[in-house]
Amino acid sequence: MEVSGKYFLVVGFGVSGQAAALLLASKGAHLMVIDESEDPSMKRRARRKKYQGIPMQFGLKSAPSSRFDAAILSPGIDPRHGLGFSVANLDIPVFGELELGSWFCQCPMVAVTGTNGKTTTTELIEKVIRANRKKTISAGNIGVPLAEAALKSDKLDYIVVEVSSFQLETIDTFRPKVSALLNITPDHLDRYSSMDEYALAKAAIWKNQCGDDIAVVNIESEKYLAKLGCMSPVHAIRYSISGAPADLWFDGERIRGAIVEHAGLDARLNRTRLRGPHNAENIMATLAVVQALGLNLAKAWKSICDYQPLSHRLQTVGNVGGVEYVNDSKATNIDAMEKALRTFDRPVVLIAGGKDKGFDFSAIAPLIGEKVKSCILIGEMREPIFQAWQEATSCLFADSLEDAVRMAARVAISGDVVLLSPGCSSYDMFKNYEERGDVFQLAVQQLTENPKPPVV
Ligand code: UMA
Repeated sequence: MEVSGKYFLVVGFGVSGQAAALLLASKGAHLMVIDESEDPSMKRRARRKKYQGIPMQFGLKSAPSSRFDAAILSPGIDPRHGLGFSVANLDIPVFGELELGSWFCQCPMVAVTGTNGKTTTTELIEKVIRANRKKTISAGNIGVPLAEAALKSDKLDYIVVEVSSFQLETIDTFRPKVSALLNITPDHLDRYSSMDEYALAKAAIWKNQCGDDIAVVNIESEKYLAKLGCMSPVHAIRYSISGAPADLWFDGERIRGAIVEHAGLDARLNRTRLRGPHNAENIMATLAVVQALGLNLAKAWKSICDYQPLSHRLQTVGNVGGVEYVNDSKATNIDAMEKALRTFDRPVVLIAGGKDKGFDFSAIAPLIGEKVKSCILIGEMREPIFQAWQEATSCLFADSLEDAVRMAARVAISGDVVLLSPGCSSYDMFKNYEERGDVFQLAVQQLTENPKPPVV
């Protein structure tokens, strides 16, 4: 869409809205920014020089009455409710910030979606492209909005975009050269009315792929979407964690399949710093993208082996009195929690709970019974989780994460793992999952001074 001279309504003034506003202004569009919040720090941000001359209205519960040519929606704003609903009901096209960014992207995009593993896979893909001496950056849900990254795209060979279901809801022409659709397991059920609705939002990554574009796909996700009548429109490279016939599969120890065998790679998971079968999935998706882009596999594998896992994902943050403390704060849904639990073959003291996302925790109770000797529950979801797990293991309540760590330290004995893998988002008690992970790490550091502290 030609934006110069057009009048845009930018909805939301978080990082996406800020990037969208600056991009539109730089391309000669007229615009107004609105946001439901009246947060003083946001208002201070709005006064920065770079936003001068851009009209903004805060504290709005519905769309303004002025006439606009189109609206640009931030991903966190649900078009089914509140301000988002009011904007969706204006008689104008509504695009997401991702869609806007894609209009100005001058290099091919590799897009990664899925419930868990998106960020790790996006980073791995960025690394393997760089290892092949091509210029790239990662953008999207990983943190840098595509509307910002697109401005640098004329100097790049590829942009690797992490894409959420929220962002995919509002695309129109967004077309990645290579898409990677990872696992689809329950998440964001506070926004979607069913798992099928959520899965179909993810499948929109294929919407505009055509010609010689390529779809990298987890075979389980492909089967699920096929049942919903949805198939990739382009050549697919398939990978499988369960050993099902696919271009790449994992035998429990190494990644197999024609792609790695032709290159003579000994792709054993334990040669990397990534642990757990779910990371084998992330690596398979990455190797499939390497194949799709025609890059050198041996160089890619070396960079995968050198890759240092991100913080807050099964990250060991301390060893106190023979107990390993593991920060998996990024586990914001049940599937991620399950993957974390399956990584350990030692007794686990689990710290779980947080903000409600519409999950039913009873389905995971058998695994909790098998792996968890005791769990400490925190946050808004502690009571519903207790109801679901009370027969499976012993459950204790903590009022803060610091208390939860102290309680876990009293319960754990040498050889156990204390695992923070909340299975919920963090917004009831923290700014984000990073802050939750940092608080956990700090509390663990304090244990080194006093390994069996009293709980206050
Ligand atoms: N707002 C409203 N009304 C609402 C909701 C929000 O006015 O109903 C306003 C808020 O007051 C705030 C702004 O909208 O000022 C926030 O917009 P946003 O929620 O879209 O957040 P951004 O700061 O723009 O960040 C978004 C993504 N956030 C979400 O999708 C919730 C970031 O992903 C992403 O990194 C960033 O764009 C850049 O692309 C975060 C995330 O949690 C990490 N993603 C979810 C996930 O990974 O599970 C999908």
